[in-house]
Amino acid sequence: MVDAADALRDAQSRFEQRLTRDERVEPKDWMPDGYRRTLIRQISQHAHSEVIGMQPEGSWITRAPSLERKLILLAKVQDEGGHGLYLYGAAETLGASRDDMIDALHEGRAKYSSIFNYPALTWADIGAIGWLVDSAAIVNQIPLQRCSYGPYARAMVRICKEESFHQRQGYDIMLTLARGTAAQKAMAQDALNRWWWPTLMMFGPPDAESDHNSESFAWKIKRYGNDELRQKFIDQAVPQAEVLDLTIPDPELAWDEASGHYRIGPIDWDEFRRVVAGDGPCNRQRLAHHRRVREDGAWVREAVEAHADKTRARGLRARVGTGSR
Ligand code: FAQ
Repeated sequence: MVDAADALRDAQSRFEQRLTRDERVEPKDWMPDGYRRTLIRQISQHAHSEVIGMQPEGSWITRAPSLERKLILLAKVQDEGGHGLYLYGAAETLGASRDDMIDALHEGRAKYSSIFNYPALTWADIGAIGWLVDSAAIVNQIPLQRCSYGPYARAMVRICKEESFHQRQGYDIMLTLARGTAAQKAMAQDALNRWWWPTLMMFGPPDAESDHNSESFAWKIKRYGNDELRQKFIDQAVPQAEVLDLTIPDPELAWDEASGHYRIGPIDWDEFRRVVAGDGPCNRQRLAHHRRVREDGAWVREAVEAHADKTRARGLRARVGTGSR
């Protein structure tokens, strides 16, 4: 007879073999509690980021400079909401409930990306967000397509495709402004100045200070460290800024022949820690807005649930032959 300890050892060994063979872990497979917790933490934070990330851009929908720009921005902001939904769905496959995840966000137990605590002050910020923030999101998320957890990895495939359209729309806005009047070009430069450093912080703390790197590597959730991905982004963005004829706001930025990478000046990690701790320019506003919208939308969720209950009850009555008219 196989006792509980043997069964657990077998399950653990099957899980490890699956990771070694680079096979996906699926919702019904046994997984260690820590693996499940790490995924719920990361995926729910990712979902919150997508949804909170709708706010800075959403504030420009009514002020977009043309009908075409308005339509494109509307589509992008809707996509971000959709990404949040896929990701909440992926976290739910791990046993997390949507309400608990949202409560954790509202109570400060769950985070969302630091980047969305900065304001979008001008139309050029919409360009900078699309160009820089979406580029950073893509660089970070492409390896997540190979994350060991199936539902997260599959959600990433679709999300990355949509993010690449988002990146292009942002770069196109920057290109239009940078090739426009002197005032427009100055607006683009100002947006780059404000979004550059916060974008570099999106990748998370330096590897030496990352709490989760080692476990996440072992579990094949993360494939690369925060610093490596940050560097990849920098190496891509610098030539793109050159095409725009804009200046990266870093006097120490320099090409390093020996390493084949750009070197940058120091990142202000105190600012990162302040923003993550809740003291960025827009943290309070972002969370207050999210709470308000959730309360305003409560009647919609109640109506959807009531409708689902009615439909279920009707189906049940039909099956037992007491169908209502
Ligand atoms: N902001 O040990 P690590 C987007 C926290 S989506 C806030 O290195 P990990 C789309 C971290 O949670 C952008 N907190 O952590 C879009 C941990 O705290 P915890 C979001 C951060 O998880 C575009 C602590 O620091 N993308 O932009 C940040 O191994 C335009 C220690 O850090 C994702 O979420 C930060 N920047 O690595 C939408 C991608 N960085 O949880 C609208 C998925 C770190 O113990 C418009 N996530 N922290 O309390 C990941 O890849 C990882 O979670 C990292 C962090 C790389 C972000």
